[in-house]
Amino acid sequence: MSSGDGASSNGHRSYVNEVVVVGAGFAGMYMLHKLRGLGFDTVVLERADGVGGTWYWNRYPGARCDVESMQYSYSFDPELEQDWEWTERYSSQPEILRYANHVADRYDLRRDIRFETTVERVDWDDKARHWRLQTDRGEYRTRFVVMATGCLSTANTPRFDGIDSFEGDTYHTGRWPHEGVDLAGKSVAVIGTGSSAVQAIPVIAQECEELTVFQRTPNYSIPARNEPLDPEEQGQWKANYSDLRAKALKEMPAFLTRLPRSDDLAKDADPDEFVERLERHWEVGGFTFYGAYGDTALDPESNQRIAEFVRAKIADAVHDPEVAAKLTPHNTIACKRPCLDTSYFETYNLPQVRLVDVSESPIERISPAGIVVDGQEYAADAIVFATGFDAMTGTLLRMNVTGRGGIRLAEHWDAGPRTYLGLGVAGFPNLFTVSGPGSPSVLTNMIASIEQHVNWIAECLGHLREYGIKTIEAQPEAEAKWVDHVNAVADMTLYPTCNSWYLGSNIPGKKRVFMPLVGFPPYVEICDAAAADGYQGFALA
Ligand code: N01
Repeated sequence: MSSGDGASSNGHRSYVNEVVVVGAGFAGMYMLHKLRGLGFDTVVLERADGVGGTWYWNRYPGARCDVESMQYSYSFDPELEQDWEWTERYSSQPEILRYANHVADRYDLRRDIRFETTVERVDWDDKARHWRLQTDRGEYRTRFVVMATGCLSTANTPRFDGIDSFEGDTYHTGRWPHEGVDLAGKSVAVIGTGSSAVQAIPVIAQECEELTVFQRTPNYSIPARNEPLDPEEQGQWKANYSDLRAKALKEMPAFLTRLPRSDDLAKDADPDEFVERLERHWEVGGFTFYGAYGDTALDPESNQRIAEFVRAKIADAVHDPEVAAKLTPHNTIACKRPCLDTSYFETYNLPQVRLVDVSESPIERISPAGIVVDGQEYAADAIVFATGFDAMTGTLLRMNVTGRGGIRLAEHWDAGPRTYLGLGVAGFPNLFTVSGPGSPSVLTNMIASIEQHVNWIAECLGHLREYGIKTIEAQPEAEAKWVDHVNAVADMTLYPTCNSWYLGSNIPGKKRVFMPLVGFPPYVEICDAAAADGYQGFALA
């Protein structure tokens, strides 16, 4: 298929490309760079007016990455790795977005990205053996589609009664206005206490006059201990980058912690040694804390021992025992995505901050002047919805994808997402998902997972071209076995024991299925073995 364009019957332009990538976040940008290098005629469609994906949209106060800067970056070009200077232990959103823009400029990516282009339909044409993508800027026809649409890219705003009657301003953390928001002198309500809220609340509390947080489920959070990045540390990383990256890829979440992860069992630990070890990990902060013992996510007794340690830290941090009690979680620790914070719990000691527990009496409605719970109105000038995302499947399903014989993706995924390797879907030939459901994705350093998927897809497309293969499609049996495998692995852990977006349980009506696969290194082995075996589990024609 060669590149070209013309006018379609509805007056819109019509374009022909070999590969269409949807999304210009970290996945889409690298996919374009990689495919261009292999000589594929590729175009990227992006609904935003800039690159960066999640880092383009999530501009809320305090937004930063929970994976440390030296690891949350591309590894594909050693020169890029050496040239870019990170300034903090964890990069802030503006710095990551600057990095994304630098990458786009450095590799001249923008010329093949169609910004402000929203994909509305994606249909497989069985006869022509190509995809047709309808966008608000015309139609694209292409042999291959790569969905690089991100795992957390469809914001979820619950339809609270009266939401449209609110007379103040409303914001979602995942759609924060680019020009920024002046909250000075305002009475602000934040709904939600997930990772975004845990980062935003301490910053918003300093800016506004009065802050009321509406909490449905209290969350565990570990101090991030962010600080300026020591130039010596940065230098050491840069001197050993390839070794350190390779080491990271051998870890289950594909990143290194500051203290080595231990396989020791928390339930067997001597009480003094246990506290001493957890204190050490707590002081280092961040995800390092969770590496103290090997069975945190596996054994309920060990998990509760560790949870109790964190609960005691919350009690120490929060002065008012009633508030501390409300902020204290009792569910499985690290079952929901773990939060990292800077002074989150301490923020509730400030006189201008109050906490409203909505676990038993849910938010009744939103009134013109504020939020009503249990008959009481909490006045607000602005509401911040920190209510998360329709994760992993929301964006894909909203694109109205239909495959072979007109089958809708929504129908195929009626009982939860079904993929083979998180890369392909039976009935949807020549369509790849980067960090799709059924792959480790959100349980890992996302950039490491993205690079692994992009490299695998690029190699696969090269193979198809070399052997003159026109279509590749996940086989139904391989897909069924993979779904069972993803569930079986999840069932060996404590992840399914609470409600989380990993399970889709934050979205009313969404099937409760654990969507990501636990464990990066074994997954990579399986993907590599499938490729080496002639793309086992895929039908090639
Ligand atoms: O969203 P969430 P998030 N009434 O779904 C509450 C990534 N991330 O944007 O727990 C009242 O975690 C909901 O309550 P509950 C990271 O992977 C990364 O914070 O469902 N409350 C919860 O408290 C993260 O996990 C980073 O009971 C309602 C909150 O809203 C993911 O993004 C930073 C409600 C939603 O929490 C999502 O995090 C930030 C209702 N009707 C985020 N509906 C970095 O690494 C929902 N809630 C930088």
